[in-house]
Amino acid sequence: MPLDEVTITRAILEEQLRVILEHVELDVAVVGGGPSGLACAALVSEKGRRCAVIEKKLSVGGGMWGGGMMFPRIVVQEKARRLLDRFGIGYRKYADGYYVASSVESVAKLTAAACDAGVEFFNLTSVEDVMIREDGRIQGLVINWTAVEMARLHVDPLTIQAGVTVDATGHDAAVARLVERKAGLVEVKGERCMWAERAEDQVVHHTREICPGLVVTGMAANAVAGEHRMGPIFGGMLLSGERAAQIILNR
Ligand code: 48H
Repeated sequence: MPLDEVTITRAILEEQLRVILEHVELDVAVVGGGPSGLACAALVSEKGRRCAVIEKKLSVGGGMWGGGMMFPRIVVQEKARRLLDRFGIGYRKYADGYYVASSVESVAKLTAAACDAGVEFFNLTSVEDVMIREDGRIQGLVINWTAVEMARLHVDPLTIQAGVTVDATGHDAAVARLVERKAGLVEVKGERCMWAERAEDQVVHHTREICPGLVVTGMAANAVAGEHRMGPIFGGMLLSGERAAQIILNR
């Protein structure tokens, strides 16, 4: 059968419009497709929650791609090794309690797990605002094409309703900062200097619902709490994503 461009164009437009319409109301909106967001999305979606990842860049994976200073390897500690196994990520033991994995494989396997669990991805889409009602609950997100933001065009956004929003935007803590600036409901203390051991321990502790309807995970959790950074060790990101999923599933 001959291929025709009109059919190819119609296929893309109709299919993506169908997907968007199916996801304007979500159980869980994960903002940011780094390791913590991908892990959280995979685990909540696997339990039947309608979940989408909204990622401002072209590709998901966040800071994981770059490994340590662009050497595409990540370190994971003993405590989080079971999550490497859980997501089928290969690794080698480097020393007692230290495992090394490929950052490319890690992003690929986390993304595949999320896809298999039914997560939908909206890439090249930035969260630029939130919706908050009288009860102080975050009801959803205001989104726009990243290209609109980059070109500084005056184009009004659209919205997504969500039962729970997850701020997985990494160092930026972008959603928490919006809620701080626009509603004063949370305080973002800002991240502190590098201290791997403490930061890795604390990132799970700081993963929580910071105001009704908004859970923070990953580096954003440490940024909100005024906690340290950890460098290219990623066990805490996976454990934090898992913790965020548990918090959501227990609500
Ligand atoms: C849509 C957005 C928006 C927005 C940002 O940075 P990430 O990889 O986040 P985590 O927390 O899962 O992982 C952190 C880790 O990668 C890291 O940086 C570590 C361990 N650093 C330690 C250290 O010492 O430096 O991913 C966040 C994602 C990115 O892909 C952003 O593009 C995206 O969120 N994002 N998406 N709307 N407003 N803001």
